[in-house]
Amino acid sequence: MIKQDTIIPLLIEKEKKRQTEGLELIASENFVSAQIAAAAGSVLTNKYAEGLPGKRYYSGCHVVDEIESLAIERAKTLFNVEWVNVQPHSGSQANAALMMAVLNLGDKILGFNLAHGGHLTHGSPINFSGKLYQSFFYGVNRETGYIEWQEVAQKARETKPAMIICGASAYSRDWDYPQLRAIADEVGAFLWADIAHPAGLISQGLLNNPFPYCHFVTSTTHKTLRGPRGGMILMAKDFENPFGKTNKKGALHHMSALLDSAVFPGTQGGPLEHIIAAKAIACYEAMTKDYKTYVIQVQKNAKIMAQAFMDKGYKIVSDGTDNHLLLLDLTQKNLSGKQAETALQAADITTNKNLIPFDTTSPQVTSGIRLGTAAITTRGLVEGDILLVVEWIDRVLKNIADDFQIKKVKQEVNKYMRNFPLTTVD
Ligand code: DSN
Repeated sequence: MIKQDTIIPLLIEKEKKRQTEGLELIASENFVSAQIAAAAGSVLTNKYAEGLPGKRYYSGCHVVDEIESLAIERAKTLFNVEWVNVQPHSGSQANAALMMAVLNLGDKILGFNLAHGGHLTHGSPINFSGKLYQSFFYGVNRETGYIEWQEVAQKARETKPAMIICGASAYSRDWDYPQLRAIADEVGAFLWADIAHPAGLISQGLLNNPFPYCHFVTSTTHKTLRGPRGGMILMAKDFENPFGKTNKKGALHHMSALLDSAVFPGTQGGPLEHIIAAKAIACYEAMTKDYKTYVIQVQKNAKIMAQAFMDKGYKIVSDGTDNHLLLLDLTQKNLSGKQAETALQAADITTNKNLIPFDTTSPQVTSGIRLGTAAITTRGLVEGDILLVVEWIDRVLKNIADDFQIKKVKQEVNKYMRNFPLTTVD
């Protein structure tokens, strides 16, 4: 008989309490439904299924074949695309596989500057993407906080990249995909959108649609999409690879074949079928009216939050938001992102310190904090609650050295949030 671990279950309970009583404002987090949590914690974790549905390297895969096929079909329907691979274990894994399929080592890539809101896997020198490929970056305009497509075009003409990457982890504005495609075509580059953050909003038509313009799209499934932690790769239209790679019969491989094999065996082993089942449920949920209502509220809440901060004299990068997140610039408040994050955490308000464009501090200190509304909207917070959230944050930041005031905010936050149950729990 296996001895019961008494420690981890207690720690899970402790984490559940933290999630229930706190305010979750990390822009990349969310709360899954009970059915998604159940699938992610199901017996499917026991199964090895290297390969793809119908083409596995193990037997006993007939059930997981049905599950993975359904996940693929649902993701295709949700985003209205021709091809999806649902196996990447994370967004970074999806990105690694995509780059392996499309680029040669040392190829040039042009992405959005990490220090302006981009992502590590878009060419950062401390990530595989900047070590294996030669990376160049575009950024935002110092005055407006917006990316200028002219600058992207100029950088693309100067560097002649093999791939242009659009997408971010801390940019609150939308992307002009037709412009980016025109730039990519002009310099002979592929265009790749990483929609990890705004995927849910894009799926409901609340932001510009990258699919008709981008050769490749990658995403995570756990941010605004509100599924389990994981990634996927999508193509609106499959196409013959331009690298001359052929199969045994001499026919050109389609990109889908190159991408599939870059995921497995290229960069991963066995797929996580329990997570793939949870992704299938997330796509099913994302096709319901309730989900549409939810993402509309996420976007509304972010706009209200940005305006409420500006009304209180805070600077928001780009003076607002189009999506689910905003970047609070604390330079004029004489506070670092680290100080703000720590004080807010003491009040059970969870955020992350974040570089702001042209920041003069380090990523460990930063001059900003990033706030997102995906998770608190799942908890059920609407317009009036958001004003209260801004009030709490303002009180903490104004009383950063006053433990008594911060403790008072914490008590108010805990009491308030107990009224909004976690969806994960039945
Ligand atoms: N770490 C994620 C985020 O917080 O945006 C991106 O990978």
